[in-house]
Amino acid sequence: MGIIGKLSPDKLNFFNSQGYVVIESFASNEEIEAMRTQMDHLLQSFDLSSSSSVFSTKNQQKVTDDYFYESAEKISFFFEEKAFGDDGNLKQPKELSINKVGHALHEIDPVFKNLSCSEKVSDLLRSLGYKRPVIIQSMYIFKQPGIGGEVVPHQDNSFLYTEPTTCTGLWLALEDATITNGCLWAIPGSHKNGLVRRFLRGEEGVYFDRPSPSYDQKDFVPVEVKAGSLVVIHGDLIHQSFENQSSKSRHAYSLHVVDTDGCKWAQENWIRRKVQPEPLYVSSPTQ
Ligand SMILES: O=C(O)CCC(=O)C(=O)O
Repeated sequence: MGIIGKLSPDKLNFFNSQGYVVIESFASNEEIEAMRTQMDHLLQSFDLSSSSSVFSTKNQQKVTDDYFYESAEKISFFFEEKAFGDDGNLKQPKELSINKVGHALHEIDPVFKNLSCSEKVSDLLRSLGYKRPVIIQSMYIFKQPGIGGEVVPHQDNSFLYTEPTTCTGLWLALEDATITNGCLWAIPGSHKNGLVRRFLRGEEGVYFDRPSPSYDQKDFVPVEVKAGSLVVIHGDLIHQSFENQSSKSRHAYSLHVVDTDGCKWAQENWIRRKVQPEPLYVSSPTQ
């Protein structure tokens, strides 16, 4: 198991210089199948009348509501912006209308917890230097065929800020992710330029503390991966994904991890936990 999760010196060098690295075959076919089947069950039992919350990275300030805030400690369902017709009804079945499910699958659902709290995830985090890592959010992202929305260029540290910054994204492909169905794109090395802006939660809701810089699309490279591959993403890496205009979905399960040793969770983050999350492990001083 340790061999799967622990980053080799080559992989670590790649991560440090590029800001991301791909670990192929991180999850087995059985693990992928288990998570996909479990998500089918969760979708079947999702009551359409319980939410019509939309997730959009283009209109994030507008769509953030109490349902979103409370999702930090729940399994909550967010629709695609383009899921609804002019009459307000879904244009396709609910299973094909959801943008993502979040943000505490890793804590609440036994199947997702199994992978999230596995030895290989802990081994990986140890090799990245984490001392007392906490998974602060999880998301099942669908990138639905035809309507899967774009994710605009961003850095994960903007949303999950600690002082000093410690966020890493672990993005697991549950289906092959290609240029056609909306794979990740990243600006290699952009993590070295520091954090550009923060996403803050204030009295009036959420907002960015400054506008986004404009990025040259020529600087992005596609990160096409096979199902089962894990993309490890530095918290300062500029990354994005485009709309999925193809007929194939692009499911992924993503975890965001922060350290709780020697750093402080920012009170202005959108996540304000009522119950503090448990660390995955605590390193002994000799580790
Ligand atoms: O799945 C995607 O398309 C984007 C995910 C992402 O950017 C993130 O989790 O930070």
